[in-house]
Amino acid sequence: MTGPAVVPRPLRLQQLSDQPFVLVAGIAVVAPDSAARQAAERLATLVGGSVQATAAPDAAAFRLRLLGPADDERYPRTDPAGGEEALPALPAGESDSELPAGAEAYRLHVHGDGVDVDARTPAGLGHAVTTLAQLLTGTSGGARTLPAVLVVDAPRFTWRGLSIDVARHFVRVADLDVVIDLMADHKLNVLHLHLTDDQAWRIDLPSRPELVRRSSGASVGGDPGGHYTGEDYAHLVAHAAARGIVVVPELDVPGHVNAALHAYGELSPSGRPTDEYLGIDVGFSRLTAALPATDAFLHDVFRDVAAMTPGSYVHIGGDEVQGMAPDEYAALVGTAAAAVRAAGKQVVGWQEIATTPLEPGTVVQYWDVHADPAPFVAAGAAGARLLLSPGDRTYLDMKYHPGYPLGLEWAGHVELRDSYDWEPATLLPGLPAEAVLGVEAAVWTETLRTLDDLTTMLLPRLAAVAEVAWSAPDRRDWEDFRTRVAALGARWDAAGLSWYPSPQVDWQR
Ligand code: TNX
Repeated sequence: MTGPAVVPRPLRLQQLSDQPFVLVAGIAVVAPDSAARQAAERLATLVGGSVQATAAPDAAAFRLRLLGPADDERYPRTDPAGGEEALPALPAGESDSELPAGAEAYRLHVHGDGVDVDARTPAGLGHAVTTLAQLLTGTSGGARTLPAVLVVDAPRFTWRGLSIDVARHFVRVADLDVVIDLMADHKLNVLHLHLTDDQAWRIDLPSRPELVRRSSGASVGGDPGGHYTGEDYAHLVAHAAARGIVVVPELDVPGHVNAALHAYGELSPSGRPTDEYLGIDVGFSRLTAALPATDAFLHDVFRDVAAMTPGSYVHIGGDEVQGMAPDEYAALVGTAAAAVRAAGKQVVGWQEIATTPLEPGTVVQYWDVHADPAPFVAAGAAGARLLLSPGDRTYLDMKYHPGYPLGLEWAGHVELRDSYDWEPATLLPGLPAEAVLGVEAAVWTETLRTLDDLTTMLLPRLAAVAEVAWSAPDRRDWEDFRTRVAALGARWDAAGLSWYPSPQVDWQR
């Protein structure tokens, strides 16, 4: 293999010499800015160092600098006109060493005297630490080293997500923490939680206590259930935020609502609660626009979840409602979207909402590759933003191959290369490239009962989707990726994670 294996592949990674930087025990991790503290702590844990506010002169150290937004006068500019001091010992004539544009950009310079890390935001510093974790070689017994490199990096897309269905099978908080850490390892920045479905309602909302009281006790097939309290949810939001990840909650309406109809009979035309449903059919349940209770329900639940969510997006679902007249569907989607906007949040919905009138900026999440793409292309041209989750590429609940014990296969079989070898800008012909907001993997849990099941479906495909979302198109190459990803297997083993050893890769284990 040539050079260090960083996934997703950075914008630029330049080997500066053959002399690695050798770590010493207790090495200083210098972070003058308190906002850099979190990244510094993570780095210190990684390298066995100690966080300090100032550097002892001449001692080898990691030096973390927060340069602030490019337009912030408090911080040195990174463009030459801003007069930022030059980094030491850059290759002569190096012109591409500047910090790239964007809040998440970072620059990492490993040289004889230590490691300099620059970014504009804590999230950028966090990405640099993640890259350092992958560059670090050697065991804790022997000397640990970092190759002398210059990494200059920034993401292609601002939305790099993972959607997790915690409704079909409940995912415990501790297990979600593991998944969040995995996301950070792949520089993903959006955790989309599919919190409600026919089978269960997994988040306690103050205005509607019966939702979790009556509809969260089980999972598909009668497996154990559960729900998140307000405190649980706050913990998840904080755990994610500490890793630069924002939580986007989804309450799926106006279909996929049997759990709500089971908790509140007034939401059904009969006035009676529906039966609990623990199968895996879709499309059969629905809200009813003409019922007086429906509007109040939508306003209550979206107001509550928005109030618990510091991030700026709330997902209203909108998928797979069978047998509802288009007008009624549009009215219900419109009510949910209005409730989200009234709470000061931006609206995300599955691709079906593109058939309704949308406010500009609404995020439309593409998923079903069998559908006619015309409405999504039209929505994008009219000001909607497209989030790409094509089922045959990014649905990580699809089986790897026929007969694979876990997962479904309605969108096909998705091997590692399928998740890797596709191009977001040309996926939907006719869609303006600027309309693509980002890429999101999704894992539905009809057949996934444990954390091991979940990570076996995520790994290694999550690494592939993450690189599609992060790396510039001219930096992406399957042969190159399969060589780099081979090194990650040993890390997953060391972390005790279950994963699928795809035969498409010569794993180093
Ligand atoms: C489609 S993706 C669904 C989910 C299922 C999933 C299984 C989407 C918006 N709806 O309800 O869980 O397929 O792969």
